Amino acid sequence: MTANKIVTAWVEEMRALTKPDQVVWIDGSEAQLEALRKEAMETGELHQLNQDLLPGCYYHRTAENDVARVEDRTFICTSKKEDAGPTNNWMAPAEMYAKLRPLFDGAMKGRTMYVLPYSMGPVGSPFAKYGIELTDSIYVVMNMNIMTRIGASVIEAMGESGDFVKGLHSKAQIDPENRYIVHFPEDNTIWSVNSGYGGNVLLGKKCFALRIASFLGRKEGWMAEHMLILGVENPQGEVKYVAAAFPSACGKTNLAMLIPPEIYKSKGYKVWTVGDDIAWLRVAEDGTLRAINPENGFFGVAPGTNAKTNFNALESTKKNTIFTNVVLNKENNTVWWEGLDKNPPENAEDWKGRPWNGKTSTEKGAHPNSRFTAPAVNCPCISKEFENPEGVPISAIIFGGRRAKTAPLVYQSRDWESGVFVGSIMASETTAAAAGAVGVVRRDPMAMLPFCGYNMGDYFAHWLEMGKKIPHQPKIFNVNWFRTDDEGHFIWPGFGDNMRVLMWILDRCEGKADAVETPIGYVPKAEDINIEGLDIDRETVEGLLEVDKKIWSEEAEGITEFYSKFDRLPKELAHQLEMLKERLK
Ligand code: GTP
Ligand code: SPV
Ligand code: MN
Repeated sequence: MTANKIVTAWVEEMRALTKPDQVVWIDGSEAQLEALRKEAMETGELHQLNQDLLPGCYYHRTAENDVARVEDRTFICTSKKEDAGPTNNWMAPAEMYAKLRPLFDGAMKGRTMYVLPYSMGPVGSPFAKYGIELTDSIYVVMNMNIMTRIGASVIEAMGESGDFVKGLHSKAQIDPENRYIVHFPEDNTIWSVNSGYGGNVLLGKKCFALRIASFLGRKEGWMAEHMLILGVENPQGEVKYVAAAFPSACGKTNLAMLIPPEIYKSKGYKVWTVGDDIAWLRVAEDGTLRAINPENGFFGVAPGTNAKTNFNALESTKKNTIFTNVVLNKENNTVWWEGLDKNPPENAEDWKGRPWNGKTSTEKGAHPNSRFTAPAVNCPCISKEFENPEGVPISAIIFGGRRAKTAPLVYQSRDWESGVFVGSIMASETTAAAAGAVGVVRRDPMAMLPFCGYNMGDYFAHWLEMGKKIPHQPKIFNVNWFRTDDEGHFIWPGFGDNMRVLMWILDRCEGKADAVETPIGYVPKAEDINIEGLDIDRETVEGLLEVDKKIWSEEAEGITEFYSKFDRLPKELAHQLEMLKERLK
């Protein structure tokens, strides 16, 4: 399929290592994809769902031990340990290659190796970057077809160039003891073995578009971030864009597709989705920071998605979608998950494939990290700028996480530098998106802790450096939809009503809203958060905006401890922390 000698030599080298029975190049044609779906249905890798109700939709289960990203088995292999930094697992590249080669040796015997060329970003965009993933999984090919742009057009755009990310993936034996997700940023290479789950194996996503891309971004002067991108259109038809970084399973897909509450909808406000997980940002000629979404689909959390919480996401899953680890409804061959509706199927199979009755079972039917893979074109509110090769200008950057008490509903940083500080001190309760304990508070700077492909101290410095290069800097905010009351219930209604907070944020960007200064930054006056039509009162909003000096003094200690891990912490951030402590006295 290509005359590119660098590509063919590398494919040959990997073929010799993994020893598949055959090698198939994916050209992206519908005929080829359809033949692969048929093959996957025969082996049970994919199950075809009811084609009248869910046309083009398929169902897949992963192994029970393989349902989330594995952060303790994810490595950044730079030649020097310091370049991976204190927050990444590291091993010397030669040592890691030597460790992994035996795991890949003959791993594809009896299988087919698919050669999958893909583009992150619209093919030909100045933002776009290309990759090739070699994989022995049809499920991976089908997911990458939804999540990225694949096939012959990418090979053509690559031409003779050796500038592409070399991805090698084998399911091997799905052996959790030998599962490794490894990045060699200096070689533009990713090796992933013994997993078949999303973020571990769809190498365009977290591995390339965040870990490798963040490394490239630092070298080349741009940024790769774990951010959604959305546009808010006002009644005059002007659209302002924001980018928001929340940790995994903390509300990016939901915010990206929100439906404005009636008070805004009736006035003509609209929200448009550009991306729900990843943003690549560059300083544009006009002095703005512009963002593209390098992906082409949504790999979204299924549980909790319903017509009320996220109508647009649900609509996106009605055709050409792959469902992973949800409930299979045997009654009508469709899917279900916790939080979809109050009518769970009685004749069903759970995510493990066991008979499951939603009316009587005490166990959950869908895995908490079960997912849908849906094409972006299906989304009713997809932005008309989605394919814009130049991206959209960002007015505000928003950080956020799950904090039961500490962080107020929203606050604004004083300036870019204090905004970088706000991002760097982010913390959030862990979720089912990664293997390990759930609900434990951990520091997750810029929601990038599991995704930064280099030393996080250098990453903070890169953020500070970028700020100096942006003539029209976005304003930086922090939000928290997850404050709870004494019974542990969320106080803020969240979801579509988060628009009420976005409106204050955009008004601040235009200098139209007031604020109150606190030790951590500026919070709204309670009356400036519109609560018309909600059943919470002004005092509740005041409570949500409260900054408790005692809790924040403890927080400052936690930050001090976290910062002490970094020997490359920029002095600006150490200074920001000192100033925070001063203001808390
Ligand atoms: P990744 O795909 O893992 O990066 O996750 P994400 O950040 O896109 O999270 P997503 O929007 O899928 O939300 C994850 C969970 O948080 C779902 O169960 C949602 O129902 C819940 N959630 C999202 N937004 C809100 C909110 O505003 N309030 C509350 N209480 N829950 C929310
Ligand atoms: C996340 O965990 O942040 C996800 C899902 O978006 S995964 O692709 O598995 O990384
Ligand atoms: Mn994510």
